[in-house]
Amino acid sequence: MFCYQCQETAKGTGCTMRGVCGKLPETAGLQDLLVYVTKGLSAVTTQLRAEGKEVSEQVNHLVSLNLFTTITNANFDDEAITAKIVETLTCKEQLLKQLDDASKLPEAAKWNGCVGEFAAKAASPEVGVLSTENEDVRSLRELITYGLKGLSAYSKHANALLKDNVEVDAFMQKALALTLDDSLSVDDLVALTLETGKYGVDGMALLDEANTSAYGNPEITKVDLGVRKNPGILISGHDLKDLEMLLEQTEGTGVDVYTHSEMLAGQYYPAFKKYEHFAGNYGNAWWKQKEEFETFNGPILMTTNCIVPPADSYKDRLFTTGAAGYPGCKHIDGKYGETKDFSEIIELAKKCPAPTEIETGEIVGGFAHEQVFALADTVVEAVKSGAIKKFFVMAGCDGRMKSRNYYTDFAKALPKDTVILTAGCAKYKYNKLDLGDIGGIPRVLDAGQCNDSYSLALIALKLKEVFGLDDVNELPIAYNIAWYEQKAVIVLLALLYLGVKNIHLGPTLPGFLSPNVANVLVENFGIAGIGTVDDDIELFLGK
Ligand code: FSO
Ligand code: SF4
Repeated sequence: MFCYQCQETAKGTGCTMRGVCGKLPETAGLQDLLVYVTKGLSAVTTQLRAEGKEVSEQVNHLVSLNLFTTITNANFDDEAITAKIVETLTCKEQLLKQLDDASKLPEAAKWNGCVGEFAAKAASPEVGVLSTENEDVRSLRELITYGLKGLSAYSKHANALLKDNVEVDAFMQKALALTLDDSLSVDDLVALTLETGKYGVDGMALLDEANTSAYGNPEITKVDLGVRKNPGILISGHDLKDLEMLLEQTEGTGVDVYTHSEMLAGQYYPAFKKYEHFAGNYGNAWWKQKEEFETFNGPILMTTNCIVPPADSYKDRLFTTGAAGYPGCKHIDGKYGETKDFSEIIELAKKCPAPTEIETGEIVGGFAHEQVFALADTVVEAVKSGAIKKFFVMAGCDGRMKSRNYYTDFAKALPKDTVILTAGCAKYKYNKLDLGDIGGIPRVLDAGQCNDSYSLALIALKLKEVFGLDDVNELPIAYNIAWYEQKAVIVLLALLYLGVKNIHLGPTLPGFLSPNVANVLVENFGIAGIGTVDDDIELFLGK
């Protein structure tokens, strides 16, 4: 196996024996093959469009769900991944029959095989990251592919709310196909990388519209960190439609629903507040789940990544849905637009003890674009009066590495006249610190999930307008972003597309950036890593 798609990749260069995430070589091979056949299918759909033929929504959804399945910590289930490869090959064979001209299709679009051949094909030189020999081309192809994986996750959540953007889907498939095209130069691939960022913005806008039209605009919300006396179900991941269905089905059952990790953002939406059995948030970022799922005592529903391979003690309480999967854990399926049946989880919950309390108190969040715009006058006044000197966008992911304590220390070390804008699970490094407020504005403003980084971009653009600036980089905003998996890659590409410069990325730069590609990012966009807290504070504040 060879995988270097996430920040925790072994030695910063690549997992080769077994994933640091727990992914086994067989699973890694099947995921590589799923990406390969999805690229093949995408070459066929792109050619179909070029011939003026339609590609169905179902095929678009298949491509997104396939990519999402291969995101770090989403799906460890060989059977589920194998089934997706079979489905993709079957779909591709059917579409091939509709083509007038199949002469320019890449090998990946032509290959077909049965389940017994998958392992050998996955191990063949044409499949997987190392199939591209030139390290700069490989780096850019993977950067684009990982960005598209992130974009696919956001598309999938919008699709579950019956929102589609066919242009985003068409681009995703075209770009996937282009990663197989040897005629593209390094410059072409750099341009395609930025174009991916453009569609990243569109994908996040689509999801934002889907979420807010279904559930209202996030609003300032105090979230309880403690527990209640009833048995509970813990819902994790990012899919708000799953949260809605679970809340509906648990109403009146005596079972409470708690959010975990990125699902915390569900607490901020008006539509969910009517449920009295919607309890608080239990636990922290994804990587602490082994201890926290143990003490939760009741069933856990993983709607997406990030799954940590579960301990036997709670494995029978862990359920997956959507793109998520783990061997031996029950998967609950459901088509978009149909109601999933969570009754088995609810029945199990009724037999479980209530959660054990691990924290008390509350946190405040819900600072997505509309809520911040509503406070715009206060915020602008605070900036003009000098009460707020600078904003720090600290969105992104959390992870297990000790080096990530940098972000806690950085948040603590920031002067009291600064405000942190956050989104994603990175916030768990500082959202429970008492960092105070500035004239009633909390010093940590949480917009929501990693895709809600879109909100942070809108807030920056709004401030640019209010202050009459020409360039978003003239604002008193610094970017110190933590990344872990591929959704952070699309967020980064989206920010680059929007013209944001000098983003600091940590705790380490991606292992998939070749030295030359890293240089392009440094020279054109001022991308940098992180240093020590003191040096970085000095750098950002120019003291
Ligand atoms: Fe975190 Fe996991 Fe949102 Fe990621 S829970 S690490 S970037 O999946 O998606 O921030
Ligand atoms: Fe390694 Fe990350 Fe790939 Fe898992 S997802 S195998 S930890 S690089």
